[in-house]
Amino acid sequence: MGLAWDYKHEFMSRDELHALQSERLVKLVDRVYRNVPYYRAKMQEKGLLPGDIKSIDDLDKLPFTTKQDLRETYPFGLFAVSMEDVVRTHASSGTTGKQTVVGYTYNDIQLWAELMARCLTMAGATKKSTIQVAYGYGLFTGGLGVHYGAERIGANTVPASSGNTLRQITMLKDFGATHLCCTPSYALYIAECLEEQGIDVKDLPLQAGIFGAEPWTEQMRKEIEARLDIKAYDIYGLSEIIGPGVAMECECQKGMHIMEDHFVPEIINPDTGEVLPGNTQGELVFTTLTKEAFPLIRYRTRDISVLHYEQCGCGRTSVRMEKPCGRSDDMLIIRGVNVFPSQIESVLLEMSNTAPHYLLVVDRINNLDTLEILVEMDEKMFSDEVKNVEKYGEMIRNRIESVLGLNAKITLVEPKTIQRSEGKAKRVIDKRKLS
Ligand code: DLL
Repeated sequence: MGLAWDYKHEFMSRDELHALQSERLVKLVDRVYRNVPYYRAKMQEKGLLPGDIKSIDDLDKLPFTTKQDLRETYPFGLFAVSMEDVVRTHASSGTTGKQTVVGYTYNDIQLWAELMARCLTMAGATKKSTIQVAYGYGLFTGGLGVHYGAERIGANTVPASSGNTLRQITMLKDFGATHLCCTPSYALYIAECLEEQGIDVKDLPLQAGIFGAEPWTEQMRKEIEARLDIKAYDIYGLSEIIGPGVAMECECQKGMHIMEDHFVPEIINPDTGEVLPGNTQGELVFTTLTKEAFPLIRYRTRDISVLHYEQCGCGRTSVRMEKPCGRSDDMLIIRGVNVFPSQIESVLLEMSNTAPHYLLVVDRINNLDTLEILVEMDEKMFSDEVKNVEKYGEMIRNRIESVLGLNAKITLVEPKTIQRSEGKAKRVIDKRKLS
């Protein structure tokens, strides 16, 4: 058994967990029925009374909550407490429409800190660690969410926020961070800047990174681990559920442990809403059992993942979710082929000579979808003869075609010409949506 923050809850038997979840769900349903008119109406529409929910096995009787419900109740309509009891508001901008506004009571903030303390401990952090938090601070939940967890474990917390990369590097060196928290794309950018500054990462005390907030592949993990000489952990969360700290990888790195004593996951068929068994891909749905200000029942995340219920080598009993390969609304449909940007990333990073920086440009020309993939060459490839570069572009094209069945135009671009990201990377320009 490795290091853990909350042995009691992280290692409780599945039977104990079932009992705890059931008790909490019954209370939750009663609370939202009384305090949130929107939920009361939704339950009444289904002919449901709080007493109909007797255990966690009744979860699938409850209605789903969608992003559309959040829009309709913007900004505070789903809050289950009086505004006097709300001590913090965060929001996520999303790609379309209104912001999603989420609120926290004092107890919610304490819970969040506890869960983040679990996560950071899973990545080997202790009170002796120095944790540089390079997620953005502000309405985005990344910065403050990680910050409170880092303080909870008693680590020296450096609230760097994102951006100003040269200053990040000075802080890494001078304050001696052992743990770096940021998006994986920003971690890569930091690695690149360290190389440019001629700093040998082996001279830094950095041991691990806690990277999330956007999809990233196993290939990207290897790249970051090699370039920063650290172990890179995946962390998952979303503002609606609490922020970072919904799920986190342990040292086995075989999926992320969901904090199931507080958030109950389900996988559903996104088209029919049918609940699917473990080991099956589908849309991730969460019910928050204990959150006070902004509880959510069966919230459809639109993230595509798989749940694994077999026990993990670390001894934790909680279910693990696979790295989400993307969101259902990020899935590109190009001439009928469904593809997630992360699948293209996997293919690109399996090839040598390309840097892990790419941009997908989708368009519709003469009623036909087109996909152009801009990929950066590494310095070695860039200095090679033109005919070799052309050959290499052709190799990538063939590989994308054979693995994904997609015909794409490959444009190899000079090193360092694709814009770097300090937060969530923008990997797709879909011109079809612009016109
Ligand atoms: O991104 C919270 C967070 C902050 C998570 C810091 C981890 C670290 P939102 O801005 O609301 O919240 O975006 C949530 O980001 O529904 C996923 O689509 C995506 N996402 C988050 N973590 C991961 C991950 C924060 N590890 C949305 N892998 C989610 C893939 C992720 N996608």
